[in-house]
Amino acid sequence: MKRFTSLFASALLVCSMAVTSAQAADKIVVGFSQIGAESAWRVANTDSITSEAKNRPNIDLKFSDAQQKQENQIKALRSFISQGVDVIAFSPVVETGWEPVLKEAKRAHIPVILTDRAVDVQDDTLWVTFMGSDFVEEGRRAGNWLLENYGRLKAEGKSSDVINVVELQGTVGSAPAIDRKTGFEEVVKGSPVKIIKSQSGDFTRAKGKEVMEAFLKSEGKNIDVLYAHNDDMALGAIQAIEEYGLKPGKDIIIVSIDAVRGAFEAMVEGKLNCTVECSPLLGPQLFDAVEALAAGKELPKRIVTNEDVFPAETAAEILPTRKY
Ligand code: GZL
Repeated sequence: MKRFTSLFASALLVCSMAVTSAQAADKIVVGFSQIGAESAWRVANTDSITSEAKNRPNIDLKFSDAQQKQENQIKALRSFISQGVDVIAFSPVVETGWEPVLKEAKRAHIPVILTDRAVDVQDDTLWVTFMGSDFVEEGRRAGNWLLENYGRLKAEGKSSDVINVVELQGTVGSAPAIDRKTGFEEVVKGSPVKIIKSQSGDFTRAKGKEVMEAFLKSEGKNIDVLYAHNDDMALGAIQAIEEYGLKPGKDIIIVSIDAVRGAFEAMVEGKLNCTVECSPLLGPQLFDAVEALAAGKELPKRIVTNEDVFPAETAAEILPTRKY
C-alpha cells in the first residue's frame, strides 16, 4: 500500500492522515520494533501485538525483535522507513538516542506510535502518541502498599524504626526503571523506609537472582524488604533468598511490579507479598490507534492503561482470571 499522505500535526499534538479510497482497500503496513523477550511481561506483550494483528485482516505487521539492543531497534526502524511502511510503532528500550532515526521517519512522512515506554526527545512531534502505563504511579503504588502493610507483615524480631529496603532496578536508562524509582522514592520520603542498596537486574530473572545474591552477601539479615521493578527479577531474587536460608515473603517482604502469572503463583505460595499491575496487553489499543490514523482521525498524545494492585491475600482468587 502506498504510504499515507500525512500532514504532521501542529503543536495541538494530533496527526491526521488523508487516505484515498483506493488506498483504504489495501492493507495498512505496520513496522513494529520490539525490545526483546527479557521477561514474561515482554513475551505477553509480543503475544498481544502479534495475535491482535492476525485478528485484523486490514493489518500487515512487520515484527522485529531487538534482543534488548538499541542499535538493533534503530536498524529496524531504518529498515521500516526504507520499506515505506505506513506506520512505525515501537517500545524504546531506553529513553534517549532516538532523535536521528525519528527525524528520518518524519522526513519520510511515516507516523510513529510509542508503545509501553516513552522516549526523551526535544521535539515531541517526532511521535504521534505514547500508549502505556504510568510508571511513576506504579512506583508510588508499590511504596504506598509497603508503608500501609509493613507493620503487620514484618518478621519476628524486626523493629520498624527503620525499614531497610534493597531495590532491584530495571534496565538502566529505561523509562520504567527511572520512573518506578522516582515514584517509590516520592512516597517513602520522610518515612522509616531507607533504600540501603539499589542496582539494576535488567528486568531479567537470572540477573535479579545474581544481584540479590550480592545484596544478601553484603547485607544479609539486615534486609527487611525487596522492591523489584518487575516480577521476573523478584522471582529470581526469591530463589536467591531461599538458597541463602531465609524465607521470602516472611523474613524479607517483597513487593514488585507487572502482575504476571508467576507473581500470583509465588503469592499463593507465600513467597511474594504484593505485585502492582502493569498491563502488557497493548495489542488491541495499538491497532485501534493505527486504524484511527488511517481513517484520518485525531489521536491523543497520551493513552494511559488502567491498572490495579494485587496483594497476596487476593492471589488465589485472582490467579485463574489472569490473561498473562
Ligand atoms: C513495563 C515494561 C517492562 C516490564 C518488564 O511497561 O517496559 O519491561 O515491567 C519488561 O517486565 O521487561
